[in-house]
Order: sequence, then C-alpha cells, then structure tokens
Amino acid sequence: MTDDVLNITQEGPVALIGLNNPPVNALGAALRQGLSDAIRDLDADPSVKVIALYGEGRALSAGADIREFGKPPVPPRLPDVLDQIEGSDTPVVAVMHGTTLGGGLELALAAHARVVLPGARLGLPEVTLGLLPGAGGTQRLPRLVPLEKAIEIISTGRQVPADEALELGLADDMGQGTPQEAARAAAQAVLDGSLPTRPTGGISVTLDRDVLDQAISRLQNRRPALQAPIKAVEAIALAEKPISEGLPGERAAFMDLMDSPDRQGLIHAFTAERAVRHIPESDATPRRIDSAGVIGGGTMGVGIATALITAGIPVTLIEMSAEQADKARVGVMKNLDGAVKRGKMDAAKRDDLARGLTVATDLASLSDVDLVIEAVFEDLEVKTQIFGKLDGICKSGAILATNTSYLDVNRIAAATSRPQDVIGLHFFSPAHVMRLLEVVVADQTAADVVATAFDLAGRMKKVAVRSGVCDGFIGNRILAHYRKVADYMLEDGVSYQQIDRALEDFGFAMGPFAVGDLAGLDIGWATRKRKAPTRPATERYVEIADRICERGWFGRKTGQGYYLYDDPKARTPNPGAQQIVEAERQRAGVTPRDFSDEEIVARYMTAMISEAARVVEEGIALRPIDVDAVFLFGYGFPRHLGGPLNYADRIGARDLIRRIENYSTEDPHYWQVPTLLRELAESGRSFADLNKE
Ligand code: 3H9
Repeated sequence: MTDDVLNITQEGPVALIGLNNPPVNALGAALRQGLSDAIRDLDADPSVKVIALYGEGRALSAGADIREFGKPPVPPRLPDVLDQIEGSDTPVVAVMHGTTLGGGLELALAAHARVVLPGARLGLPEVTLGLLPGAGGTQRLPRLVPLEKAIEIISTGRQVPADEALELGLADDMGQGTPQEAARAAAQAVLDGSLPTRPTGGISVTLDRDVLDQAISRLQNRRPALQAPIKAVEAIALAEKPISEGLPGERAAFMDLMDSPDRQGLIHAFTAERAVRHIPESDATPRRIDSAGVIGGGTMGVGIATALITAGIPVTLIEMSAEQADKARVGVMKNLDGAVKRGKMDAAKRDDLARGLTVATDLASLSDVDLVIEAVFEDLEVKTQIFGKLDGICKSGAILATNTSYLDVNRIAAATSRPQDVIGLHFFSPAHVMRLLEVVVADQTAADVVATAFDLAGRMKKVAVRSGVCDGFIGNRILAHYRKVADYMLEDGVSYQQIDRALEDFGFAMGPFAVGDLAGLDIGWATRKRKAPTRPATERYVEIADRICERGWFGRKTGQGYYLYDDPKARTPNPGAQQIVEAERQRAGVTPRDFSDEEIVARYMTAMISEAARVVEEGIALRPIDVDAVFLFGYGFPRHLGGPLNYADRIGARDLIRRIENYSTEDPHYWQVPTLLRELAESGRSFADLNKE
C-alpha cells in the first residue's frame, strides 16, 4: 500500500512502514496523520506480528516540519502519534539512519527497539532552534542513556555517531544494508526473539539531582543565558516521574519556548543559511573547478588555501620568494594540524590533504588552474597589476577572483580583457574556519561564474551570500558605518569597557573595542587613511583610535591596544589608552555624559540597521535575510536575534525612525532616516515581508 507520504508493505507477519516525505522526511501534518492511521490499522490487524519503521531517502526523519512553526497547529500532534506508537500492542522497531534528528529521533525513541545504520547521526537539535524536544525526547532519552549523556545531548544538540549510539544504549543493534533491508532484518530479529522489545516509557530511572542542578547553573552562567537549554534540563528532571506525568510538563515547556523571541530568531538564522542560496544565477551551470591558485601567503591566503585543499581542491599557492612560500606552506600545515587537534580529521587525512598543496614563486605556474583567488595587500594598484598579468597567463575560462574586502571589483575586472570571468570572493579570517563567503558580483560577471562561486562555497561548507559592488560590500560597509557610533559614544563620555560590556550582555561574543584589539587596530587605521580624502567635511571624526595606533598599539599582536594583554586571558583596560580618551575629549571640547547600557545598545543597533536598510534599498543585498546571514556567519551577530534586520522587525520601522530623528538633532549628517525604512513605516510592512516578495 502506498500513501502519499508513506510506503507500507506487508511481508507475512512483518509490516514495513517507509516514511516518504522528501527531502528529509519532515514530520508534517500529512505524515503524522499517515503514521497515526497506519499504526492504528496495523496494530488492529492480527496477521501483523511486528511493525518496522524506516525512512525512504537519506534519513529516517530530520524531525518536525519547521515550516509549520508559528502557524496554527494541525492535528494529530506529534507527541500523540508517538504515544500511540509506544502504546501499540504490536511491537514497533525503528531503523535510524542518515541524520535522524529532533522529532525523527523521538519517533525512534517511542518505538520498542532501535537499530542504527553505520554513518547515521542522531541528535536532538531543538535547543539550537530555541526549543526543547517536545515529543517525548526529554522523557525517553534519559530512560535509555546515562543522565550526563542525556543532558549533554539534549542541551547542546550534538549529533551522536552510530557506534557511540550503540555504546550508549540509544541503539540496541547495528544494522546493515539499505534502510528497508535493515528494517526487514530487525523485524525478523524481533520475531525470533534476538532483538528484545519494550516500551521506553515503561522504564523507570532515578536521576542524580546534583548532576541536574550543576548542569542548570552552568547554563545559567552563560552569556546570554538562552532559555531553551535550561528548560530542557528542567524537563529532563521530570523523567523520574511516570511518563504520563513527565510528558505534559515537557509539552508545557515546549509551548512556552515556541512563543519566545529566541525561537523566532534561531529559526530565522536556520532559514537564512538556506535562503541565501536562492540567487538570480541559480539556473546557470557551474564551471568545473578541479584546481585552484591562491596568490599571497599571508593569513588570508593561507586560510583560503587550507579551505580549498580541505574541500579536495588542489592548490598552487604563490608567494614572492622561496622563503615566504615555505612560510606559507608551514602556515597551511599548522591549520591542518589544528583540525587534527580538534578531532576534525586524523593524521592520515591531514597528510593526504597536504599533498594537495604546491607552493611556487612564479605567477606563470597558474597557467592551467581553473580558479585563481588573489589575496594580496589591500591596494587597488597592486591588485589591478596582478589581474593584468593573470589575464595574460591563465587559460581561457579560468575564473579570476579577488579576496578584496573593500575595493571596487569592477575596476579590478577592467584590468583584464575578460571581465566576465572576474568575481569577488570575500573570505573572512580565519578563512578555513569562518563560514561566511561574500560573493561579489561585478557589472560584467557571467552568471555561470556566480553559480560556480556558490557551488564552490557548498564544497567548502561555507555560507555564500551574493553582494553587489560598493565600498566594503554588505558586511564591511555596514560595519564601517555603525562602528563610528561606538567612537562617538566613547568621545561623548562613556568608557570603552562599558560599551564592550553592554554589547556583550546584549549577545555579541565581543564588544567592538575588544574586537578591534583582536583583529589588529592597524587594519581600521589603514582604511580610515584611505578614506580620509573623500570624507565629507560635515562628518564627525573621532581621532582616539588614530592616536592609539600612532603609539604603535595595534591590540593583541603588540601586547596592548584598548586593553593590556600581558595576561592573554585577562582584559585589563590600558591606562595609556584611557589617557588618550580623556585628552581627545578635552581637545574636542566635549563635556562627558553618562549613557545607560540600554542607550548604548539602542544607538549601536539603530546605526547598524540604518546602513543595512540602505544596503537592501540599493540592491547591494538581494533581500534583508541576506544581510542577516552576513552578520550571523561573518560578524558574530547573536544568533538568537536572527540578524540585524530580523531584530529590526522587533523594534519596528516607526520606532526606529523616531530614534533616528531624535539622535539626528545632535548629528544630522550621521543620523538620517533611510528611504526604505520610511517606506516600510508608511506601508505597514516589515523586513520579513520583503523577504517573501
Ligand atoms: C523538532 O523536531 C521538534 C520536536 O521535538 C517536537 C515537535 C512537537 N523541517 O539543510 P539542507 C529542509 S524541531 C522542514 O539544505 P543538508 C531545508 O530547509 C526540528 N524542512 O540539507 C532544505 O530546504 P530548501 C528538529 C526541513 O543535507 C532541505 O530540507 N530538527 C527540515 O545540508 C534540505 O536541507 C532539526 O533541527 C525540517 N525539520 O542537511 C533538523 N530540515 O532546499 C534541521 C531540513 O527549500 N535540519 N529541511 O532550502 C538540518 O539540520 C539539516 O537540514 C539536515 C540536512 C542535517 C537534516
């Protein structure tokens, strides 16, 4: 029998139910109804002695259908369907394969026995979406695995590999073959008694209160303290009660979280990662990239080369001298060693990948590569010269990419006779770790070159976001704007420690001054000098950072910046920098005033949102969600807020305009209402509405 979303077959006493809801067997309304009907009918059929569940396609199920969240619920509810499975008199066995996650794993937990297939990854990632497992996961998992493990799996969302699942007792046996074959074999094992069955909810456990309390206080001390993991551990504590009492407690906590802003922000972040793949060039066929060249063996070039070889693309890295080339090779090896240390790969894999790297000193070595990524010093003259040379060296059809973070890609493309092959690939440092890749599409970039960049990003497991050409593209352009407001507040009287702390309490991993120290203050200094000739006379300019750089204080790498780094763990304010702040306030004739943390955050976020709105208005970003993705994956934006323009919708266009008009009485040049914000306020629409258009 074939339902739309289920493939049901009966083979003698065995009924096989294959979930068939591509691409990931999400447990939407139709699948829940189908499962409920099938279990009811098969359980009532005396000829059926065992029911085996598996997934058609790549997994048993990736969980509840996220697209249904926030909409009116459609019965039957997943917890009820799973209770029905657990309550079935006919034993039910589940095959866990692929990424069996969330409600998908809860489905397996509600079965009477579980078989796992090699390569499967099992997890309860609900907390990463601001939720907790709401279909019995918090009640059934602790009945099967040790408490510490249940807490860890549920509060982090970690995916458990098949062999560990077996070791922990999450799986009863390791299966083999296709999911359907494994289901058939598991059913047979139930029939012949070699795979025992029992309802998980019937198992009783005693939980160590100290372990639970310690986990809760650890989570509470996190900044910001997300509610979902805390509530999840509190729900686990209910597993000591009979399951009929624990489940309603879990459900109530789940429903509370469903209404929380964290849940909305985290699901927006999940959606953003996928939404950015939709680009006008989607239909173009990507060019083949079997080899690449990287020019420049600095931190950036080394990171890019590491990312490429890790994706299985052999790289020729060009440096100026044999000595520098060797240094670059050592840099790549260090990166690979780091991956081994973090358990991301083993030594054999590292050695294999390292063979993909060649270093050279002559650009002519790039004559045959499919892609070149230039990552040299940020100087238009230097870059255009290199592209002129590449034009004469590279084979026809090779993609010529620049890793510039600000410069005009059209002008770089104009240095070649093939502007259609030129594109910006803006990686973020460290390039082998950071997930964001801004794909900068110049006026003449060919559609298949854009499609290739997105394909390449996929191979490198990066989040590619399409950007138009402007100074700084999406991210650095917005950063250059809102970063100024932190300097304005500093000069106006608030300490940089307070600004950093206020923004960290808001959710950023690090405040802007601490970030500057980490990245190197000389970077912003160079940009300010570059932009000085075009700076409008009406623009307020704070010189504090320049004075600090003039002392040779570039942050962590020189041992001091805004903070002192004698002890790398402590963040002690640098008295020298504090003196500079005082002196600059006096020089600027400012009477210092206090700012509340709330005002700091309001000004900083309003500045960020204003420039982000302009970037969307000008078509530099395709949609507001693209800006959100840039900030989530490249700038450490707090994930639970979903990105600057998702957060903007929480404030609302009208209130944002009110704020800007209020601030503009102090500085009408800086604080201007973006046209798009006015349009939204007048039409009553939100940035979320623009994402749907
Ligand atoms: C839950 O289960 C709550 C329960 O405890 C309680 C309920 C009462 N729903 O990522 P991909 C889509 S909460 C709907 O590109 P991959 C995805 O959007 C849920 N759609 O592939 C994409 O669509 P598009 C807990 C989903 O191979 C397409 O499938 N589960 C869902 O890189 C392909 O996805 C999770 O949090 C879903 N659940 O990765 C798992 N999942 O092509 C979330 C995926 O239109 N999912 N889609 O953009 C994942 O982590 C990854 O998608 C997965 C596959 C690892 C499964």
